Amino acid sequence: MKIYFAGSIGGGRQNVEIYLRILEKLKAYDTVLTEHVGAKNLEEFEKDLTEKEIHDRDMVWLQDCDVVVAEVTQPSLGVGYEIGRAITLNKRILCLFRPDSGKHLSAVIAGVETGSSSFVVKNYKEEDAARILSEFLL
Ligand code: 6IA
Repeated sequence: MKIYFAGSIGGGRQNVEIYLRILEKLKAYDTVLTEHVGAKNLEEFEKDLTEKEIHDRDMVWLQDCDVVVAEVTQPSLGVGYEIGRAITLNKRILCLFRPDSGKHLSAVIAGVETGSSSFVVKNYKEEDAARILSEFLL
């Protein structure tokens, strides 16, 4: 199983520690294509890539993945874009949102209705993350 993890980068990095802990859990299941989303030194990591190269590489990974897990608490244009593209690609998608952040989840994400279990939005607390991931991934 290939997992595409999405989390805010340009939208703000204040949840990077949470992304890291989710990534650790995801890696215990199988291959994570986008570990860099949890990298604290992302600028160094990707400094030789153009924006087009980043976009095109991410879209290849998105097509290649089996499931998308998106941490959507910190609003991010890129994460919203990835979710929209992933829906079109018929990927299974889990969106994780922490209500105790005081943020509001966009209605166009909270309101997605696919009529199947392939698109799941979960309000969560960090202590529930392991259980929610296992319910979605196993
Ligand atoms: O709009 P955002 O930047 O918050 O969008 C974040 C999402 O877009 C993530 O889930 C990533 O998959 C993707 N993304 C955005 N920027 C990058 C990036 N480098 N590298 C890989 N994926 C990205 C940004 C480079 C910059 C820090 C110098």
